[in-house]
Amino acid sequence: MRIDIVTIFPDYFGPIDADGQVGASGPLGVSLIGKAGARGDIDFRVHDLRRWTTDVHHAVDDSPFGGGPGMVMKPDVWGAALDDVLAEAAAAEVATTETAATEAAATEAAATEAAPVGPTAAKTPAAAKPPARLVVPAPSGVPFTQELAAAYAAESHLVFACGRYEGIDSRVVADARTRMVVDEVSIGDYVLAGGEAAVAVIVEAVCRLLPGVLGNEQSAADDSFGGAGGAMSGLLEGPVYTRPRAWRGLEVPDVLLSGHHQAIARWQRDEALRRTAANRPDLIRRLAATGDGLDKRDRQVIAEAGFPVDGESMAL
Ligand code: JAH
Repeated sequence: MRIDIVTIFPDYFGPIDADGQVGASGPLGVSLIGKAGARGDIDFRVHDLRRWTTDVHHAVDDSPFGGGPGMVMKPDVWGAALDDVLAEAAAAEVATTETAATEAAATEAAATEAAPVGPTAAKTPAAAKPPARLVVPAPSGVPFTQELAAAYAAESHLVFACGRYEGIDSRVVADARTRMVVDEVSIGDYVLAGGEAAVAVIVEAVCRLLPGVLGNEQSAADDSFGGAGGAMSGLLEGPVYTRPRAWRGLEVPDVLLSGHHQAIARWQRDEALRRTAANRPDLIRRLAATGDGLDKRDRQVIAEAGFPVDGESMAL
């Protein structure tokens, strides 16, 4: 997967070299995502938006039409930046595809007779690549969810546009939508100083779903929101414990030490339901409203958690 990030603060993402590649620190350089980047499984490119300014002051913002506080990011700078980043990524893709085709042709030729050399070796034209998906973090965007993270993990190329100030001139997204899928996304109901922190969040949620990135492939499916739509789908994770069995007078629940796998699974689901009812009543209502997969015991646990349940439907 290729991930391009355009920002006026490239340093936010770690040390960036002349090609926009990230170093071994910062949110893209450490942990499992950092290793995936170092292996080349994810190609991170971070671009300084000011590279596309044309005036002496390298201005990326201007005052808003209609008045009001703050500044708005200029459409001409963003338009040029997105055009060039998409073109650079497409050129890099053609180069790698042709290298792969040349190597494949050489391998095949070597298997039969003498390997041809030069341009004749690359016969296969570069396959038409699906266009990149553009992601623009904004407080006014659609909610970023585990479902959207999974959709992004299935893409081959994501481009993130980090706004600052009061945001980006709306025509940038309108124009980009004429040639690619564009998502304005919100990671929660609060206002940041810019899109960079949201991009770090989204990139982490997406990259941990990529094959080979997490290590333990089970963990991604089992955690809160149950990405794979498994037994815990739509519920928050319950509590977890490790050694020692007793710590500061607090015991690990006996059932977890019982070896009764069915009883353990039921207890864990009960705890997940209780925690979800306490912290996220909206998720309980969604489960109840969507016909659900809630069994009789689930309904009992939810009722005990203070939700009025009347057999078929649940009161709001
Ligand atoms: C703030 C550009 N949903 C969180 C979020 C995402 C982006 C921004 N704020 C909050 C933001 C200023 C400029 C983007």
